[in-house]
Order: sequence, then structure tokens, then C-alpha cells
Amino acid sequence: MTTVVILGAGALGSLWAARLSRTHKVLILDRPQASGRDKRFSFTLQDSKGSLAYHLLRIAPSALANHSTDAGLLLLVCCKSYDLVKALEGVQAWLPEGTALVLFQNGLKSQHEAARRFPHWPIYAAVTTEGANRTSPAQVIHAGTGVTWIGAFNALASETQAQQIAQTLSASGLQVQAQSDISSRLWQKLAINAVINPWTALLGCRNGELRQASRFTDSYGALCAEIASIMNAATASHWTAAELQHLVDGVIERTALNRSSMLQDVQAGRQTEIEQITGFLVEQAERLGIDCPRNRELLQAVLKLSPENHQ
Ligand code: KPL
Repeated sequence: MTTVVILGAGALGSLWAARLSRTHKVLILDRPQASGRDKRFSFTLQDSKGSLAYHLLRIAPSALANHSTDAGLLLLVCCKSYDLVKALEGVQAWLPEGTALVLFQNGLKSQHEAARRFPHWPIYAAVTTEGANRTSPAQVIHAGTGVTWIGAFNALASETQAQQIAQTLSASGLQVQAQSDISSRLWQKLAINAVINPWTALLGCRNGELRQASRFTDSYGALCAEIASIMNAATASHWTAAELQHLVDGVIERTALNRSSMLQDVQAGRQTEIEQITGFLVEQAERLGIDCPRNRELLQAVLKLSPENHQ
């Protein structure tokens, strides 16, 4: 049976680890510089059915070879998007050839960088609407159930293996589907995040409160128009601004009480993913010769909230 390895055991990584440990061997990867000794990774997962404690094995990347089986390893990469390339560099010396990687990052920039830097691994991208957050280092809340789509992202990845991975991940009890065109899902998620995340971070409000914020509502339509034209030019799709706005309206409605991941990052004094989300859109717009003043403004405004710009 495939051994599932988690790189980046934050809220989402811990959710997958906990749910898959019921049926699979699950390993949590420690930092590359960690000692070779195996450790425990303990946390409590709380969901609508109650709370359960998990005690999983945490190993140094250098110990991966000791845990490899004939069925191979599946690496779920759940770190923040800006840490992705560095995190993969830290494990590449020990990750067996042919190991499938599943990338769970927000935005689209880091996945493209990973695909360029690591062409020797089959790379899959995941888009998930599962909601998980961490209230303390050892307490994870599964706040909302959703769907996870998995699709091939580089030349070594295949639809057949995407289906096998989706089947493996379904053992978690979470809803997982293979997706033949993962790029369009990634772009839709990117577009949603490019509207909700910067604005909630700037206004310091929950997703649903955007609807009452005139600074947001005054520019909402124009922002959707910019994003739709970038997305259409980059992916040969045909979104109208109104269709995109309708999609985002639905997410705002369903996640009204959420604090977006970007707002949480700003409030916790952490780096945000603005460069991987809006920054990626602005780069694409430049490449395609599309004017995007609203996205540029949002990028600059959120960059100013970053911890390194505070002093
Ligand atoms: O993905 C999200 C995020 O916060 O990053 C949304 C969809 C905006 C939900 O909060």
C-alpha cells in the first residue's frame, strides 16, 4: 500500500495526515536539517463529530529511504506557496525517483516554478475547498467539508495516475475527484482568491463583510473585468466580468464568516501569498500586454502590509 508523506503539516496537511492515517501509513516530513531520529507529531483534529488525537511519525527527509515500500511514496505538499520551491529543494536528495508530488498551493506561480525546477518528478496540482484552520500548534479544526480536485500538471504526470491518486486520497473519507483539465480549476480558484483575499486583508474584514464595504463594491466589477480578460487571454477561455463576479459572489456567500487566509496571515504578522496570487496575474498581464491598474494597486497595497515593510 502506498505510503503517504506530508510536506508542510499546517492545518490542511494535518487534516490529510489524520484522515489518511486510518487506512495508510502516513509520515510527516521534518525540516531537512532536523536530526535523523524519528519523532512523534501529535495533534487533535476537531470536526463536526468531535475531537480525536493523532500521534503520527515525523521523520527527517534523510530517513525516507528506510520507509520506502514497493508500492512507493505519495508526497502531499501542503506548505505555503512562497515556501514551495525551497521545501522541495530540501527533500529532493532523498525522494525516490518517480515519486508523485501533489501540490496544494494557492495561486499559480509556485506550481509553475516547481514544474520548471523539478521536471524529473510526476507533478499533480490540487484545488481544494476543504476548510481547515489551526487554533494552536496542536489543535486543528476541520471547519467545512468541500471537494478536492487532482490533475496532472507536468509532462511526467498522467490522467491514469491522477485517478489512482484521487482513489488513494478518497480513503480519507473526504471527497476527491480526478480532473482532466486542472488548469481551469486552478485559474478559477486564483481569480476568486485575487478578488477576496487582498480586499479582506486590506479592509480587515470577514469575507461576507465585503458586501457592505463601499471601497470594495465600487471597484468589484472593474476588478472582475481585469481578471477575466487576463484569464481569457492566458487560457483561451471566455469569461465575462459578470460571470466571474457571479462565481465570486457565490464564494463570498458560502464563506461569509471566514477570515480569508490572507487576512489571517496579515493579522498574524506573517508573509502573505499576494505575489503568488495577484503578482502572478500582473506578470501574466504584462506578458500578454493587458492593462491591469486595479490588480497593480492591490499588489502594492498588500505588499505594504508585509512584516518586512512594517518597521
Ligand atoms: O480560499 C480562500 C482563502 O481564504 O484563501 C477563500 C475561498 C477566499 C475562502 O476564505
